[in-house]
Amino acid sequence: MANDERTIDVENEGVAAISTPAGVGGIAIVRLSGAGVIETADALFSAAAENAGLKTKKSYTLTLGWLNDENGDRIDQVLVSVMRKPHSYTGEDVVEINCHGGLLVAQKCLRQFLKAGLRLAEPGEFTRRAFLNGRLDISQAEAVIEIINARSDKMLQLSVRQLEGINSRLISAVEERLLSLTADIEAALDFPDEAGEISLEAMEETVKIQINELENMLQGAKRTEIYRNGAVITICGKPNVGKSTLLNTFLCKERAIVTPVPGTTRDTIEEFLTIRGIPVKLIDTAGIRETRDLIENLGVERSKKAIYNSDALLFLLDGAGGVEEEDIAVYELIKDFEPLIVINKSDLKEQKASSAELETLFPRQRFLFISAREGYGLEQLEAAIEAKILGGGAETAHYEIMVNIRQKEALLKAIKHLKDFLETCGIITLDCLSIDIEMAGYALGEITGKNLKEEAIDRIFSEFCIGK
Ligand SMILES: Nc1nc2c(ncn2[C@@H]2O[C@H](COP(=O)(O)OP(=O)(O)OP(=O)(O)O)[C@@H](O)[C@H]2O)c(=O)[nH]1
Ligand SMILES: [Mg+2]
Repeated sequence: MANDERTIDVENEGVAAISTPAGVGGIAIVRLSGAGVIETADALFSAAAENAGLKTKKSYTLTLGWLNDENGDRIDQVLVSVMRKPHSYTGEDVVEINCHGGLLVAQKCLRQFLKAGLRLAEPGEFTRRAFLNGRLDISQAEAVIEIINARSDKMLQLSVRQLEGINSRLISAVEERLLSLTADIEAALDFPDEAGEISLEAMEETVKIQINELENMLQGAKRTEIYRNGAVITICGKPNVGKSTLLNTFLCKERAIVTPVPGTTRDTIEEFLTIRGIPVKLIDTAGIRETRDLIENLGVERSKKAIYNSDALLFLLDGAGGVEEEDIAVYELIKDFEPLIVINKSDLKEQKASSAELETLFPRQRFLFISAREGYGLEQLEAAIEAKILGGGAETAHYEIMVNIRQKEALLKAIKHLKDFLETCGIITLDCLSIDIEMAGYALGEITGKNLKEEAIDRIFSEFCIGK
């Protein structure tokens, strides 16, 4: 008994840390959480108004006053918020001290609380406590790191959705259906008379639907990986079709030299931008043609290398100049990469490349008509690029979720068990069959953290910073 009490105390031990980054700023926040932190803070605090001690404060209130050292000397003027358990970030009593944002003053405030008996919080300890107290599940805890690390609007939006619990909801729905399957199987085994014959076809059908759901999640996750890691797009084509002009238009600046002289660009030019929320490395290349010029030839070789390493290719043609043999030679080189065919210089009146001719030369292809110089047709081009990179899977867009490696492995494990079930359904006995379903459910529990081992949890929280 005594032992138990001690364990509980240690778990709930008051901890403190500075939650704002080291450096000078408007304010800094020292956060306290655990048993007795309101009393500890109150003992060092003198409120500006009378009878405004922290001990009697309601949850979610702010109090202005002074933080003192053990001798009663003032350290700083502070604003203190009190958040009582269980409705706080950690699920424990939480006090946050907003002091002035100097490095020394925040350190002094923190040191005072450590002197008063609180322990320095480990990295991620506040969020870990929130997880242990059921305030968020593990995939939501991981979303907290993603939010902190987000560098694009899209990543932030996806991280926030994960914090809201989208992954957990999708997973729980599958888990529930698997649980009810197991229950049906158990009933059929335990009370064969009352439960009646169990329909293997119906079970198979349910399992197939769950596999589909999990595979959609994986597919959706693939999309978000692109938002995270970005894509490489290469503009290619024969000389003078307007590749560098297109690069400049995308960047809204005169990055590459543009001239009417074919063979202007001699080297690959790489620039970074975002297209519809996707971080993109856009590469302008030297126009591909047979040439005796040594430097240009080296450039052409680099163009080819860039082509092989791209996620999407824009094959540029000059609509006014028409399609020539040189264009066809480039197309032969790249057609296996399924380039987007872009007809440039659509602003010019005379267009030599007729639709009929284009359709004969490039059967079953879609053509995007643009003017790189005038900025015409770019929206459609961007939409086509987005669809190309994301694999067109608009139908899986509502599964757009972030899945990290850990979660992906758990999903794959669950899918494998469900597929094993389908393979052996009708061959092996019912009780053996239910094992696969249970294993699948167990794997899914790793995503929300229900079935996660201590070391795995430690690994997740070790990525956090102090004060979070
Ligand atoms: N009318 C018109 N002219 C364009 C357009 N895009 C490019 N040009 C012109 O076409 C010429 C060649 O443009 P660049 O962008 O240098 O072509 P490039 O494909 O990079 O050429 P290389 O670097 O030689 O391979 C320049 O004179 C541009 O002003 C367009 O959309 N409309
Ligand atoms: Mg160029």
